[in-house]
Amino acid sequence: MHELFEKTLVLIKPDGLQRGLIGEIISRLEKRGLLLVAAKLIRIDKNFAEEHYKTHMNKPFFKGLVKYITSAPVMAMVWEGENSITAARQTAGATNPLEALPGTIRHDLALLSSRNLIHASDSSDTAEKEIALWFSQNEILSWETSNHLWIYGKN
Ligand code: 3AN
Repeated sequence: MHELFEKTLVLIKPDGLQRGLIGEIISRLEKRGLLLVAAKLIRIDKNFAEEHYKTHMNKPFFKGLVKYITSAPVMAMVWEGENSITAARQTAGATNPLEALPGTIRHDLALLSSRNLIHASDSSDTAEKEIALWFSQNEILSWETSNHLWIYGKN
């Protein structure tokens, strides 16, 4: 509906599903005012995980990261909204939960960078690539809620 609005890829990682935090995490993004436009539960394989995290290929935590993300299903989603990339990352909080601000998902619900519950695209370039990797175009819906102007009304 609002093609000009930014879209961002958000993943609830295996720890989020194992700990029963899907509802809690989705609820925080919904309450922020972002709009869910695509969602699926998916178990990814090693190749797919390596593609998703290829920018981290040379990091010491890469192998463990791939093992973690492939260890159980993840909830993949596309969220839409004005500045949704910045907003979703702000709601997620800093990579290291001990550095994340109170009120963020990672601060409130996690302790370690290696089990930080959520992934959110870090730039518009990344978001575009990640959304294309995880979703086909026909899985992404165009819709809006009736309270749209109560979130986006400008005075
Ligand atoms: P973010 O997800 O906050 O954008 P990135 O892109 O720096 O963080 O790292 C990607 C993922 O790699 C993180 N979400 C986390 O799961 C993992 N990671 C990052 N730093 C570490 C670390 N020091 N030790 C273990 N895992 C890490």
